[in-house]
Amino acid sequence: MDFVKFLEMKIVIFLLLLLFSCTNSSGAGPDDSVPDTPDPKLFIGDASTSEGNRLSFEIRLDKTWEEDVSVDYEVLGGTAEPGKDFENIAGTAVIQAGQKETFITIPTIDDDENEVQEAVIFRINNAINAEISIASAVGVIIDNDDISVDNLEGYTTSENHYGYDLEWGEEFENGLDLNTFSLDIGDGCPDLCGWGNNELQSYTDSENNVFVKDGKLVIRAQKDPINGLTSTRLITKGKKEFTFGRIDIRAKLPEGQGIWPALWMLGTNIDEVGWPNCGEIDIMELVGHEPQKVHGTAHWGPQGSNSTFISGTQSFEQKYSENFHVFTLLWQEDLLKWYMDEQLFHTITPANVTNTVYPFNDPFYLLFNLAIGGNWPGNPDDTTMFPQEMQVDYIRVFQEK
Ligand SMILES: [Ca+2]
Ligand SMILES: [Ca+2]
Ligand SMILES: [Ca+2]
Ligand SMILES: [Ca+2]
Repeated sequence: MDFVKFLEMKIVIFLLLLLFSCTNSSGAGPDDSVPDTPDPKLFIGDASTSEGNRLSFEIRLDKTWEEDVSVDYEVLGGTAEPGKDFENIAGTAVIQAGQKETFITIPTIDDDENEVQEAVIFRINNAINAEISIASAVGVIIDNDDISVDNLEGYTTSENHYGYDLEWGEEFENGLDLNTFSLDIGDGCPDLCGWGNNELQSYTDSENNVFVKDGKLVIRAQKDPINGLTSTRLITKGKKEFTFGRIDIRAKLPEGQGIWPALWMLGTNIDEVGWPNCGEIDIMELVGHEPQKVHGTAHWGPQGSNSTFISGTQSFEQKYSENFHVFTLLWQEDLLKWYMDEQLFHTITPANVTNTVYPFNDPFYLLFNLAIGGNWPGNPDDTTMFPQEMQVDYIRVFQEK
């Protein structure tokens, strides 16, 4: 065999080997060489509307498809009640061949009842010609009713709310429960003299300053020649701590220069991370020289110049000392909403918290106190009448089922 023939033979063997290996590596059969185009994916979007209008849920595909896509839908009560807050209809949605989306609209019901924000759950299942990627969405219903306060009874909220369980409640029918509340005593010294705000009062556990009467907790600010300025501060630290829910506190507030009642919360990790890193949620504060205005505030961020707070206020035609009102915090993951008599007046989300971690998705405890003097209200003067009382009729903490 001459060299040229040897070379030709090697080339032929090489080509044969190449052909063989290509045929072999192409797999088991012709079906696999042209993979199936996967079905389109289905998504649904959240919706929001004011009471009486329709919630419009978008059902969309990630691409157009050559066949009709259909999917069953249903709408369930979350914290909104079927038949009362919305019409709980179900059916089948169809996205026509060549189209990318359709909308299902759910009527909400316009009642006369004053309510906080409520939500429905919109769900899809049993898709044909598509694969479900997002199966459930939330529809938020915003109330449109005004406050009506009974001038004799004040405002009150329902003992139960659809979609929630009562996690714990205190109606103050049986005295002050020390399994729930502890008392902070003194003037805050030496660690936090004046309780961090140059307040003047000394907190006591005396029956002159704190007692339960006629189903109400009373915290009374006193001024007398022997004890000076005294009041009370109750906390639930280590006893009642919780994360998320609807918190209703019904209270009647004091008034006058230098009087500062507060219903508020602190993060349970305060001893590890300090204030305001732990987060502070002021459900209600009032400074007594502005007796027709309440404030809701969140504080966060590292101590010092980078600490941050944002407040909202709710004014009322009467003084808050004239009647009972209900202060509600709607607290969800990444959402805080403040209501006075179920009227929204303040909202905080992580979008507000830009300089540090968002501390409001962790457990908190409650504080009720009535301060006298301090940086914010200033000190009492000759116009301030003592004693002054904050009365709390109930606190109810509800959590979503
Ligand atoms: Ca409702
Ligand atoms: Ca209405
Ligand atoms: Ca309503
Ligand atoms: Ca009560």
